[in-house]
Amino acid sequence: MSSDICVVIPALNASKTIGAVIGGALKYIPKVMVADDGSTDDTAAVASSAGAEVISIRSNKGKGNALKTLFHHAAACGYTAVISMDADGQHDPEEIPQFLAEYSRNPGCIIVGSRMQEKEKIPRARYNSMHIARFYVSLVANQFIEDTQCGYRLYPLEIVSGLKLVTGKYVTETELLMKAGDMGKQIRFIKIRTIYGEAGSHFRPITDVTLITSYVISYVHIKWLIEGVTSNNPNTYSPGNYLRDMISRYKIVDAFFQTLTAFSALPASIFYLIEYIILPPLVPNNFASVRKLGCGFARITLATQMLPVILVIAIIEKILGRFGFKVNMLDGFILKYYPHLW
Ligand SMILES: Nc1nc2c(ncn2[C@@H]2O[C@H](COP(=O)(O)OP(=O)(O)OP(=O)(O)O)[C@@H](O)[C@H]2O)c(=O)[nH]1
Ligand SMILES: [Mg+2]
Repeated sequence: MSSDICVVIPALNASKTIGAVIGGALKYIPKVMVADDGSTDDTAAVASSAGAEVISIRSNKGKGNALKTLFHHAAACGYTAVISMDADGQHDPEEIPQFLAEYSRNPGCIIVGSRMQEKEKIPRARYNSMHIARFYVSLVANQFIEDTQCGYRLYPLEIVSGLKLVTGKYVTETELLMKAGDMGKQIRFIKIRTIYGEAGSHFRPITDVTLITSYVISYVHIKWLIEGVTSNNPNTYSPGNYLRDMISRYKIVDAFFQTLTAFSALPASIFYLIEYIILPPLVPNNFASVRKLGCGFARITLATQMLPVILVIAIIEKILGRFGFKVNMLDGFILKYYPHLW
């Protein structure tokens, strides 16, 4: 049993499933902490009687805030790493030893569970959005992360406490990977089971995907703004005076910036392509993170130009579906334009 690692579980109305998750985790890790976020069922009581320490957040503030609270508490209690798991039974505690084994082989790395190899078990629209997300999140993180949206992870707390996390809800886990990778930290992944069971989801496909997407786009903007005019600078994030975090200080400014960057993503990606082509005599090895990939910037610009096309194809598929024509143009299109470049 590992005594410097604890399990952390953000939970909202998960009384039916959380007991088994905690029981399973306690087989491998002696300490489990749960952040109950204003659940209206007896999640807190079930978690407590299953053997977890429960932190009660009175009114609901979202998964990201619960995770940040848990990271903080675990660090204050002297733990050096945490394994985060969902409360709804989608993460099998029997896989904890795999995280521990990977961590002992690679101490100091974040380890992320990946469900991407069991495509057929993931709802199609979710899989496609995960595939596109990983293309951009991996670009920002300067390394390939197979599943950027999985909450089953092992985090060394030294990395987490070195980041300034400014987002909330479901965006925080994506922000964390982008910033850690963009700071030069290594992120590894292990294959885990893909479980989509009976337990319902709090994830709102349109709202939460939009929130994640607009934060990622706004982050990419700043990263490339910096990389475009600096040499040999693949790691643009540093906590403290980071430009993107300064914008996040004011909610209204941040919302405006995210909207602006989302709507200007297509021309901006062409602007960055031009910078990539013409600036090297003045700024050698600008866009160092992209140059290292060896795929050229045009590939990335093309991917960005294709984002609205995806929306159009999805709408066409939906309309055809209504008339009884089952077509699937989207999967192949996404595979083609958002490839594994690493
Ligand atoms: N503390 C807290 N936990 C939350 C909140 N929203 C979700 N969670 C927990 O976060 C985990 C993942 O939430 P889900 O809604 O299942 O999201 P998901 O697993 O990404 O999405 P699905 O694949 O559709 O299930 C679960 O353990 C939830 O109980 C919240 O507002 N506060
Ligand atoms: Mg879930």
